[in-house]
Amino acid sequence: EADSLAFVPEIKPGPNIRRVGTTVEDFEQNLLSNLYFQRGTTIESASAGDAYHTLAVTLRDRLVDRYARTVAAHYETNPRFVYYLSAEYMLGRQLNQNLLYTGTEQWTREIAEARGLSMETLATLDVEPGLGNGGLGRLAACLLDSMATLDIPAVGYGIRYDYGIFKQTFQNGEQVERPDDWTFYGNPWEFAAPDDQHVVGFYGKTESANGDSMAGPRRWIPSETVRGEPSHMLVPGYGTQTVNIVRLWRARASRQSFDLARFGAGQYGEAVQHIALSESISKVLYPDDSTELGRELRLKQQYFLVSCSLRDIIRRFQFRNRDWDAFPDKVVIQLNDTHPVLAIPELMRLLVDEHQVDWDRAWSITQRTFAYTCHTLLPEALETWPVALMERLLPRHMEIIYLINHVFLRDLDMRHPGDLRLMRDLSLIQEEPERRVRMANLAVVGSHAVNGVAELHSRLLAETTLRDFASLWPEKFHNVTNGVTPRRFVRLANPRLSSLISAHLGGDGWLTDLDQLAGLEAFADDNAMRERWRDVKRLNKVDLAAYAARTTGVVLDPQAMCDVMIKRFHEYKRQLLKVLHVVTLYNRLRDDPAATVVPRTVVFAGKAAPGYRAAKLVMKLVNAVADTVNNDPRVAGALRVVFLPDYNVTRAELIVPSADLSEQISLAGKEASGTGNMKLALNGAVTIGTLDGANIEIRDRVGADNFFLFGYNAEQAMSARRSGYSARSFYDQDPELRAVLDAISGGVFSSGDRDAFASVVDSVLGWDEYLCLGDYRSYVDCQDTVERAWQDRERWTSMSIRNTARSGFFSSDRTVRDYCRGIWNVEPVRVPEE
Ligand code: BZD
Repeated sequence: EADSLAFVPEIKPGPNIRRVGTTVEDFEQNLLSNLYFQRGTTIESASAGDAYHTLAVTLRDRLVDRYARTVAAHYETNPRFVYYLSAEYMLGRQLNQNLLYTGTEQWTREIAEARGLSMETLATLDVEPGLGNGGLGRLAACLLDSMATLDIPAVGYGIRYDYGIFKQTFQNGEQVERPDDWTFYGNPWEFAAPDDQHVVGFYGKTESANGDSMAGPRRWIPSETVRGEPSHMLVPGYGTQTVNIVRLWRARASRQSFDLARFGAGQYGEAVQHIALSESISKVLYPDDSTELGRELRLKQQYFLVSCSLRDIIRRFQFRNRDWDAFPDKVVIQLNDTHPVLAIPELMRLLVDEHQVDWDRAWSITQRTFAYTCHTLLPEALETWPVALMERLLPRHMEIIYLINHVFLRDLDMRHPGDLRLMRDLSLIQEEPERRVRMANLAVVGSHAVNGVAELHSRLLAETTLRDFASLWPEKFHNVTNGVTPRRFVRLANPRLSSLISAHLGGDGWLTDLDQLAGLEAFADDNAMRERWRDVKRLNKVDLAAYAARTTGVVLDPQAMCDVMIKRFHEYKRQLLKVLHVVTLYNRLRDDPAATVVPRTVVFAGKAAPGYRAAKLVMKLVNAVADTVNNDPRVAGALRVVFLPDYNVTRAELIVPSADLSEQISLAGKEASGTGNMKLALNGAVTIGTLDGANIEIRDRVGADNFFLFGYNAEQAMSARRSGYSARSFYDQDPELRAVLDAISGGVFSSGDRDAFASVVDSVLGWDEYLCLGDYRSYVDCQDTVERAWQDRERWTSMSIRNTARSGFFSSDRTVRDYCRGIWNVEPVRVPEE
C-alpha cells in the first residue's frame, strides 16, 4: 500500500510559498484567524486550551515559512546531510523556545495579558515530550538545536512513542510509575506526513534471488509487516533562518488488520488484537534496558526505527542524486549509542538486495556513511542480542552480520595470524555462555569514526572497553566532549542571569558564541556585580521555594545554600554517598544543636528504572531521611532536604538556575561525561565532584580554586578494586561514618524498623563496585571546605561568576563544530531571509 505512493520532497521549492507578516498586527491577525479556523471558536468563547493551541500553531506557521526556505536552500545546494539516529529525544517544552526563536515573546505577552491570560498559564499547558531517559536523549536534543543554529543540514530520526518516560510519584517514599500520555490533548507542534510512510518487515525467511551466495542479492520474505508513519517537529536554529526537522516514526497496523467479521460476532477484543499487537512497537519508551520483559519488542523498536529512517534517507538522497558511490558524500549517519546499529546491516541489505550493488562496493559505502557515539563505560551496558532471536526476527540481517563478521575476521587473521584471543574478543558474535550479537562491535566495524563523549571517557574506551579495536584502527577513534545548548539552559531557564550577563557583555552575542562569557571575568571581583549576581540567585531560589512548597509542602529558605543532585538514580552516580553526607550533617546537628553550621537545602530529583531495585531503595532512603530531617525541630533552620518528583527537562530548567552547589560525585571511571554538570556550572553553581567524565574538563577550565575536588581518580579506583577493597575497614576506622551507617540500619529513618534499609547498608559494607565508603571521608571533608568557602560570601560569589565565565566551552555549538570538523566533514548552508 505505502510502496505504491509516489514520493515527493516535503515542500517543492517555488515562488508561491505563503509568507507570514512582520508586524504585531499581522501576528494578532494570524492568532485570531487560527483560533477561528483551527479551533473553530471565537475569542469570546475560547478556553485557555484554545488559546494555547492557537498560539502554538501560529508560532509553528512562522517556522514553516523558514522551513520552506530551508528546504529550498538545501535543494539548491544538494549538501551533505547529517542524519542523527537516536531511539531517544528529550526535547523539552517547545512554547517558550519558539517564542524566543521567532522573536514574538513581547508581542505575545502584550496580546495575552490584554485578555487576562498570563504567559505562565500558557507555558504550563505546553506538554514536554519525554521521549527519552536521561543524558543520552537530552544530548540528542541539544545537538539538534546547535545543528540548526549553525546552519548544518540535518534531520533527526526517532520513534514517536505513544507513552514517554513514566511520570514519577511517591507513595510511602517509594517511586510509583504512572503512564505519560503526552499527546492526550493533541500535539500542536507536529506535522503528520502519512504520504511518507514505509512498510517494515519482521520474521519470515530468505531465499536466493540469483545464485545462492549469502553475499546476495537475496530475497527476504517477511511473515509480518507494519507501517511506519512519520510525523515531524520543526527544529529552528537561534538567530538564523534555518529550520531542520526531527522525524518520528509511529507504528500502524496494515489496513486489513481490523477483523470486521469478529467484531460483527461480538468479539470486540479479538477484532482489534492484531492492530494492538502491531502498534505496540511504538507504544512505549523503554525506561532503559534493565527489564528482561519485552526484550523482543525492544529489538523490534530498534529495527523499526532503522528501517523507516534508512528508506527515508535513501528517498531523500535519490531526489537529487543517482550514483550510489556518491552516497557517503551526501549522507553521514550518526548512531546515538548502539540502539540504532541495525542500520548497518539494513543499509547493506537495501544496497545489495534491493539496489543490486555488489557486496564490496556496498560495504565501502556503508563504512564511509556511518559514525558511532558510545555513551557508556559500564561493560554490562554494552548491548548484545541473542543470535536465536535475531535469526527469527531478522533472518536476512543475521546472514549479513555473519558475512560482515566472516570478512572482518578473515582480514584480522591476515594482520594477526593465529591470534585466537583477539578473534574471540573482536568477533561480532559472542559464543559463551550463549551466542549473541555484540552491537558495539558491529558499530565499530561498520563505521568510519567512533567517539566517546568526554576526554577521559574516550581515553578509557580506547584503553579498556574497546582496547583491541583502538589498536587495530587508531585513526577511527575520536573524542567529542558533550555540550549543552545555552539557549534553553541559560537564556530560557535563567532569564534573570541572562539579562545580567547581556548587560555586562554589551549584548546577547554570547548566546551563539558562548566563549564571550569570558568577558564576565573582568567583573568577577566587582562588588556591584557580585551583589547583583547574588540577587539573581536569591530570586531564582524564591521561585524554586514557591514550587517546592506548592508541590511537596516542604518550605525552603532562599538564604540557605542550595545543594543539588539532579540526575537519573543509579548506583554508579552515588546518590547514596550524598545521603551519607546528609545523615552526617544531621548527626552533627543533633549532637550539638549549637554548632555553627551553614544553612543548607539539599535538593534531589531523578527517576530510577522501574526494575532497578537497588536504586529504588536508595530513593526511598532519600525520602525517609528528608522526612526525618524536615520534621526534627533541632535542625530546623540549618538543614532541609527535598525530593522534587518527576524530574524532566522542565524541572531541570527550574532547578538549575537556583543551584549554588552542583553534586557530581560518581565514582571516577564510571560516568561517561555528564551534561547536568555543564548546565549547573554555566548557571554559576560551583561543583563538588570527582575526577570523572567531563568534570575533569570543567575543573581544567574553571580552575582548581573554583571547584571542590575529592575522591579516588579512575586509576586509583581501579587499583583499589583490584587490590581487594575493604569497605569494612573504613567503617571500623571512621567513627563518624560508623554512626551514619548505624543510624540508617538502626531504624532512625524508618520508625525503628531495622530491616527497611538493611540491604542498602549491606551493599556498601560488602562488595561495593562503586566504593562509596572508600570516598566517604574525602567527600565529607571536602563538604566542610565547601562550608567554609560559603561563609565568605564575596569569595563564593566570585567563584560562582568564574564558573559561568569559564564554561563557554561547554556549549553544544562547540560540540557540533567538533563533529563537523572531526567526523562529519559537513559545511553550513545559509538560508536567505527572503
Ligand atoms: O549519556 C548518558 C551517560 O551516562 C552520561 O554520562 C552522558 O553525559 C550522556 C550523554 O552522552 N547515558 C545515558 O543517558 N544512557 C541512557 O539513557 C540509556 C538509555 C537506554 C539504554 C541504555 C542507556
